[in-house]
Amino acid sequence: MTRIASPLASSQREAMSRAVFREALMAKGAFYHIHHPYQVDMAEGRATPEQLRGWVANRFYYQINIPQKDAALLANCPDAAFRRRWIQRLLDHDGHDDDGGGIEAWLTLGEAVGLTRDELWSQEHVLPGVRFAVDAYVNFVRRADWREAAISSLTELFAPQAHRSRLDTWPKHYPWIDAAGYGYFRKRLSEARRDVEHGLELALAACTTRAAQERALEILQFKLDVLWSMLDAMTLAYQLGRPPYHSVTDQRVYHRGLS
Ligand code: AHQ
Repeated sequence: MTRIASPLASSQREAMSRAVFREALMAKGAFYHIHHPYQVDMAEGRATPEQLRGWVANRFYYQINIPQKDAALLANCPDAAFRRRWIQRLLDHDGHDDDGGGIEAWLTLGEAVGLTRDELWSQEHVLPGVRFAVDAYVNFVRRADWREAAISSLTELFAPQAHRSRLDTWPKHYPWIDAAGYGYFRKRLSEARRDVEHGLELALAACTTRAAQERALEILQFKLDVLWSMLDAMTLAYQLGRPPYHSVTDQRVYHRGLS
């Protein structure tokens, strides 16, 4: 398909209004991973226990990387007022006081679907494609301007509907899952809404030129690609029976991270 260059480089086109730019960000929801067939299969009751366990075990790698991603953003951010709000995200995941945090809640989800905590922490189920996608996200944030890094978290604009959908559909489709496992989704319903308010506020204030707005949309698409690619890897492994190296071995031979 030939690419039609826009008549004017984005830097010369006039900026979108805040409302139009906000709409353009929201329109990216069309590509959110809630629409991925793997997620649709889970929501509509077609997932097998192995496919659900594969999703939980692979998403655990994403979850344990979120606080380090957010710490990398903070390390690059000179704005104390912004840091004071953003640091809540680390506490939400790592826990604080009597709140065990999101990672602890995800471990409970793991046990609820029949995985052990050690299995999750071992990363033995983490598919190379999932690892590469998550690492691409963390490495982007490590190197990016803190404002661009914050914009990359805006996929959470669409996350509440994902958590709501799981809470509404999994209990009826998968009665074998211990309901204690659903605490994470409930927790994120309110946390995600609060987080994206902050992220959106920053994006709308920081992106005042057309070029910056187009860049923000590209960053959001990058993160949508991260989430979609994770599920593509899981589709190959858990739905199509084609995990990495399946043609040469039935063993899990992939690396478990080099850091
Ligand atoms: O549980 C999720 C979470 O804590 C976060 C943090 C945020 C970020 O900083 O990128 N994104 C995110 C997401 C979580 N859950 C995903 C899901 O579908 O369960 C959605 C994901 C996101 O939309 O980026």
